[in-house]
Amino acid sequence: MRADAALLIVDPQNDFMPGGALAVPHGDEIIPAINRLALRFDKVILTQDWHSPGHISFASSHPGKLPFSTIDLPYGTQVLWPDHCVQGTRGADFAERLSVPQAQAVIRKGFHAHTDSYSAFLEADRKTHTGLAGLLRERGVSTVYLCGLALDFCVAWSALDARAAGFEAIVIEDACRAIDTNGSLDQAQRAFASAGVQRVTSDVFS
Ligand code: VGL
Ligand code: ZN
Repeated sequence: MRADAALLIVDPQNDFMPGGALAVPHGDEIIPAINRLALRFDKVILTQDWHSPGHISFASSHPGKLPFSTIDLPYGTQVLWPDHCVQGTRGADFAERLSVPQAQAVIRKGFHAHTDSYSAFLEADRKTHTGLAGLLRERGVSTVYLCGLALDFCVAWSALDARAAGFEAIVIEDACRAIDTNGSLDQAQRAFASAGVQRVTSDVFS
């Protein structure tokens, strides 16, 4: 791929694989496709969900609350999740079959105890930047292709924030899988349309 394009591989981690703490249905199926896709790009960046123990996004941190329910936090509504991607655990490691040794950076996110971050660019407080926009700009990137997990959460928020930061954003849909809870997938697809996030399939690379 041209030097002004980057592939952002979102959260390809054990806890999002079948059997993981927050398994995304069929999440493992996309790993071979991601490995192949990554060979087409000069610039490959990974994201890694990386929560502190007892993170505010965990249902277990809110007595009486169940996973997949919501609470209101100072920054807005937060979906509560099973404990997942805890810093330094095997669940937070990249999936075993992921093979992208050429990746040039790993952006960790969600490490602030009181703030979640689905987006690779901007935390859920919508104020705290991860530094990814600056990194991409300084490396001459203007177009961000996205793949990974989950399409309706971390991929979606990252794609929308890429657009908001002035990048072209293109989601490679067959190299993503969704959680699809409470209409989240429909909502993401509507948001892509209104924000100008493009959707392609990986055959455009073959
Ligand atoms: C994600 C929910 C919670 C994701 C991360 O990677 O899409 N979803 N943490
Ligand atoms: Zn998370």
